Amino acid sequence: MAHRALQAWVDEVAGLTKPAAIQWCDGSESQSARINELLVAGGEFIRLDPAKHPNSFLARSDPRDVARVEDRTFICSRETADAGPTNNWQAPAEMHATLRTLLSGSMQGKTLYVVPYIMGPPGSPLSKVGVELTDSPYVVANLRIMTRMGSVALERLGDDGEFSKGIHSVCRLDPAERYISHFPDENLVISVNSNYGGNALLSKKCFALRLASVLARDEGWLAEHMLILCLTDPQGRKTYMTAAFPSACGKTNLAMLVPPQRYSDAGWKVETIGDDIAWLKFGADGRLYAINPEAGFFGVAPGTSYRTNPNAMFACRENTIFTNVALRSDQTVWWEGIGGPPPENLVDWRGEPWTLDSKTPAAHPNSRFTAPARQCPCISPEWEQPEGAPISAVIFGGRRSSVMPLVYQALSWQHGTYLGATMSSERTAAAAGKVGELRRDPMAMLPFCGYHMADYWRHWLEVGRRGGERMPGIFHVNWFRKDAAGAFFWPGFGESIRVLKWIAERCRGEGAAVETPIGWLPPPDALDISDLRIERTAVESLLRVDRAEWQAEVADRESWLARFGEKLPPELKAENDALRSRLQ
Ligand code: O2Y
Ligand code: MN
Repeated sequence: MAHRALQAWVDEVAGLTKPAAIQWCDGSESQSARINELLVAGGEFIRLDPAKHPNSFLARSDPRDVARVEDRTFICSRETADAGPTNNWQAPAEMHATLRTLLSGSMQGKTLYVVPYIMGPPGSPLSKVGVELTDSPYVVANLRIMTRMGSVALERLGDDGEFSKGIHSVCRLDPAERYISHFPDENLVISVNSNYGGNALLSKKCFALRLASVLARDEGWLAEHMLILCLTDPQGRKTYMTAAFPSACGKTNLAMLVPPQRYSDAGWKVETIGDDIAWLKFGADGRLYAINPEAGFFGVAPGTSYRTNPNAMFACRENTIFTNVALRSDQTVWWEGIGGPPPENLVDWRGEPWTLDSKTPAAHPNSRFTAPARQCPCISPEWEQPEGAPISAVIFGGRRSSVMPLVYQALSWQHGTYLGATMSSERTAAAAGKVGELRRDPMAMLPFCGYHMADYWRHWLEVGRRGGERMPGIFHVNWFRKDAAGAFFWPGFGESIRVLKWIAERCRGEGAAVETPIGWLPPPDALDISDLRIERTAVESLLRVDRAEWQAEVADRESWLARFGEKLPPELKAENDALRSRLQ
């Protein structure tokens, strides 16, 4: 190994965890096939029907290990104030001592896999290298889909390249001893006692968001929980947009939007660059350019169907790992919302027989498909472009049954930062907490910001000052406003292209808008809804700004911002005060 620091670190971790063997992952087809076979032989993978799902597998996690665990996720910065009020903090020395005990001998009898990977296109100046040391072949198989893994990353590292470190050990999967611990000052994550998703695939939330947000702060860029898409109009003009929504607000569906027939016939197109994470840096022309650091999708299965998201369904047809979905007797997969009636007999996500009389879902609500992005029919031909995509619009959004209009535009970057800082969503049944309760989730980064949230907002404001006139426009959308009977006003899915169209027009300095106390709104006629079966009154309701409702919203935002005390950038307090006076 030419990279002495990497070799020394591998030796040190092996000295502590005592694996029976060490295997360097090269990313090759042959090594991947061997690891998949090993997983099949060990019963951790079930091979799916090779005709219907070539090279695809079903995995089942421990039933106590089925989702990210925010209460067991720690930011171990030097001072508690560096982590801020929205993160769990523990002193680095204390956390290192706890983890050292848990890791001591934890890989005995197992193989330690060394997984070097690149986040971002291999030739891109925006990309970064990570290395995960793991005793889980399941994690290796997933990382091979989610990242550019193996020799390509070692080549980029050379003899002395910088890399982010991840140590992962399955240990005993004990939830009480589960720790997802980040050490921003060491560019290091250590994860123990989980083998699921965001807790174990350390490239994703741990590196590409929590650690990267700290690197981004220090290096003058943005690491964001955002999809990236390209909207092409009939004239062939492309508008690149990023969007940040909290979980369960349809981010993957928007990234892979299928335009309604009239739109596609006219030449409109939506192409995906990423569905979850965006890294945004300034280009030589002073604009912000975004790359998707990932190479795959870790998508929620339930609710995904050929009706709701055909692109995702095609993406996960082959070379895919399904986790915690149900198994049909023909060795294909099933989940709630896949379309059509449930089969009479299934094996559920726990491996138990499931019938139509069963009282529990056949697939776990957080069951997933890990699929290569390149297999998505609507993947943009530019998705691996080294320079990234020049972003014209940043969209924030949430699930709000009232108050928030369908779409509006921020008055400035500072006002847009305030919109992001105060954005919120109502809890769904899939999330912990009371259904319908409002949770503030700034920039959809609440569980993913690796430092003090108020310092993160300050960084956003600084980036905006640096970019000046060249910064993207900031917008807010809400697909979830309801009428008095509890029905959604907006049809959503592909029809949301009508909103993207207005956003693109605004970015070009076109598109009618009226200034309201909350920002720029489209007058009803500015939205192309002529062929949409929606009442004019519904459109007016979707775009209504109710002063009394907004005054209550401002008061609630004031208490939210007050949580950040002295650290709150004065610009954000000023924006809240200005909104309150505009509403009077
Ligand atoms: O539960 C998990 O470990 C997965 S969470 C996840 C996966 C893909 C994309 N986004 C998320 C998220 O929680 O935002
Ligand atoms: Mn996400």
